[in-house]
Amino acid sequence: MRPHRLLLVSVYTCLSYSSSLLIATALSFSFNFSSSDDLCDTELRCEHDARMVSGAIELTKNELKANFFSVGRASYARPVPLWNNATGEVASFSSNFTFRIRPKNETDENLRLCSLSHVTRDGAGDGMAFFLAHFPSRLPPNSVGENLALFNDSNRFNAAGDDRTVAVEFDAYPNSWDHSDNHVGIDVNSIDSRAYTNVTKRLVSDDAVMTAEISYDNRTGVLIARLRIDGDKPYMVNASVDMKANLPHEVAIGFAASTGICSELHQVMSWLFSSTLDDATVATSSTSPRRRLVRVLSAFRSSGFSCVALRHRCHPSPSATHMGEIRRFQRRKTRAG
Ligand SMILES: [Ca+2]
Repeated sequence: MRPHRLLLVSVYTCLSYSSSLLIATALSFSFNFSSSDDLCDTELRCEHDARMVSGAIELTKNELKANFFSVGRASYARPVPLWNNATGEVASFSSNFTFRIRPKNETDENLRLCSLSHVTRDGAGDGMAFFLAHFPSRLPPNSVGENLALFNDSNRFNAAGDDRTVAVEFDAYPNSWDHSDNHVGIDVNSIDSRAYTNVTKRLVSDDAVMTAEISYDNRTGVLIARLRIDGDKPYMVNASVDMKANLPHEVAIGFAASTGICSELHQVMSWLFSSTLDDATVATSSTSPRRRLVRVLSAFRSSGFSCVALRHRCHPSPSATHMGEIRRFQRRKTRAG
């Protein structure tokens, strides 16, 4: 089955008092890799060891004895607008994906050395991430192991220019800057996470299919990551991120993963992304003096997303649960301040 790419699924027409007519079209796409043709070099940009196999995208190598020091990225092949450099408007976006980090057990000298290091409970490393970065994606040289295919040794604490990266990491290996060998973190131009939450259930498992839900609200500036593993309680981490200050106005979005002397597999089975901002956002003149909002039914509803129109702009509401979390986060910030 061809990928079900929903592009321009939501059209909002907002007529304002000011005689300007804003037509905002939202960008949205979804992939089910378990039933897709090979999308590398068409819908996706697959770098280094990343490739499509039956049922998934594998970000690092699967072959026995070849999985050590493996690195790969798979990203959407087109640029994704993150903020409008003419108006300053920042996108609100949401992304859901299912994935698995599987142990790669074998009797190999490297695995023996990994086990001897006693740093991971099951000889697994290093992890994977959902990222936003310079378009087109460029896998950094020497980004294996602890750098998660996001950074390298020279920029991993202060990435600048085209190296800038915002990511949600699923980290299975404890480095000196990590707080555990099993956590979800939000990285802002640094592999040292701005915020993190430890996960009780092991990220590395042959059985568990994990679901991640990531959203960014342009009104609050808060990036939220939620992780579900089987029937375990949902894990949530959030952080304030100024997208305009930390990323270019067009970005690559996708997945990155790496291994080092300890190894594991990184598989993505499905991916959905939606954003309020698209290149097709245009402004034209209108003679209507009256303010009215016309909402066009959106395919977002069928995939768990909804939109509301507020004044002149259209904002996404990724889910009621997410909006509740955003409001609670704002209240905590207000009390703390
Ligand atoms: Ca780590």
